[in-house]
Amino acid sequence: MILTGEKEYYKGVGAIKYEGKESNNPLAFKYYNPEQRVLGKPMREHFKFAAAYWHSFCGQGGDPFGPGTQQFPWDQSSDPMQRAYDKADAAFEFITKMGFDYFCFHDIDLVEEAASLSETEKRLHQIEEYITQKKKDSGVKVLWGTANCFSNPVYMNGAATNPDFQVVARAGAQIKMALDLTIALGGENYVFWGGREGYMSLLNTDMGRELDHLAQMLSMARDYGRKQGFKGTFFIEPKPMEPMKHQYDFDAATAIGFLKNYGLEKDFKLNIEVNHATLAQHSFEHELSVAANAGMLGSIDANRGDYQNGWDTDQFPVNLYEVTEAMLVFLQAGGLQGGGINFDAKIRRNSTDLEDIFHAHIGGADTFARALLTAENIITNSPYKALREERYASFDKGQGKSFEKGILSLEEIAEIAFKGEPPKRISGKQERFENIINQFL
Ligand code: XUL
Ligand code: CO
Repeated sequence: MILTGEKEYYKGVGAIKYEGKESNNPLAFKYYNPEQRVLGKPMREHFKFAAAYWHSFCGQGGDPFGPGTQQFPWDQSSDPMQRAYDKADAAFEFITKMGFDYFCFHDIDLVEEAASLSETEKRLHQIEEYITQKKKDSGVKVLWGTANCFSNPVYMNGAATNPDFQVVARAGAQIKMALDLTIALGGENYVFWGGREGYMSLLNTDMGRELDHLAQMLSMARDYGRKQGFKGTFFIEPKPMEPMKHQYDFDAATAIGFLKNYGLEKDFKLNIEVNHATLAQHSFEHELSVAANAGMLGSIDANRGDYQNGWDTDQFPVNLYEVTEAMLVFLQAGGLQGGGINFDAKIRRNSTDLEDIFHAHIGGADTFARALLTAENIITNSPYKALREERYASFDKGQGKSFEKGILSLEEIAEIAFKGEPPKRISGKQERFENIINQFL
């Protein structure tokens, strides 16, 4: 048996509990009450909240203009394995204190990459053993794992879509190791986010060939995972740009088209990220709807962008009105298929206290919880559903129903139009719909 660390990193912060909205305790949930049922299911199960290893335990607040500002006590050892163990101790302490059931990770979040692939593999095995023990002791689970095939400069021209086969093979090795690790840690899902899978210029890019290569890599990973007994879902996480000018998994619609084009739609679903949706000029609820309509709403990376900035700021969610719109889609879609809500979000560069990530996650969980409760209330107690259905009532009977069934030809509907009364002017009632959200918040 491995002895895991005894040290407490987040001193002065105990277990975060639900205290209700009257509580003035900044380190308590006001709305997220894990066991409270919403439409028959506890919040804990609706959300499956996860902490993102990279933002909370690795990223130290660096940006393109300056280095990190946050100093982590688990980063002090000169030995990379010891740093990894200490970081795991901090991560599990945090996740357990939050009362979350899950975390998500990239391979090299858990332990730093070594100079060679085989040395990295050794390190991954060691940290796998350590984290297996910590999982056993705490009951914390892995929502999904992934391979970071974007930070290492070897991927500057892409990973699976690199024009050089040697780099593609290296990406394959890394994905294989990350899959092995995810499976060994009981990961429920596996994610592909293609940060460098795209182009900076079409002039030097054979897009068709690169897309074929990407699909080839995904098929190989799927086949390997299934052969190893992985029963979970593979997710694609769409993002339109950053770091590339254009990324191939641009948005939900593009990713669904790609998956169907290459016959991958049975094993893959989508992981929708809020700030990626807005970067693609969509709303979060738009992306959720597109995925849900295709039966592919798998998981969510929760965060928010900034209205003044055009990049991926990965802030924690706070906007109740917007998250309520998303939760309406979420509940009506019947929730997520296999995934959960991963806080792919980071505290600001000048948030330098260790307790700040507690405030951030409490705020995020409370925002989702309050929005979920509001959406439930709207669905059960407001005219919202009936008003929406009413707009389409002409398809519930007669000729409209025949149209939906596909038993009318174009000539026939043209005849209906020629013979019938001219269409009435029917209000879309947008403002009334908008007011319902405000009323129930
Ligand atoms: C980047 C992003 C990633 C993925 C996992 O914008 O969201 O962290 O979630 O690689
Ligand atoms: Co993400």
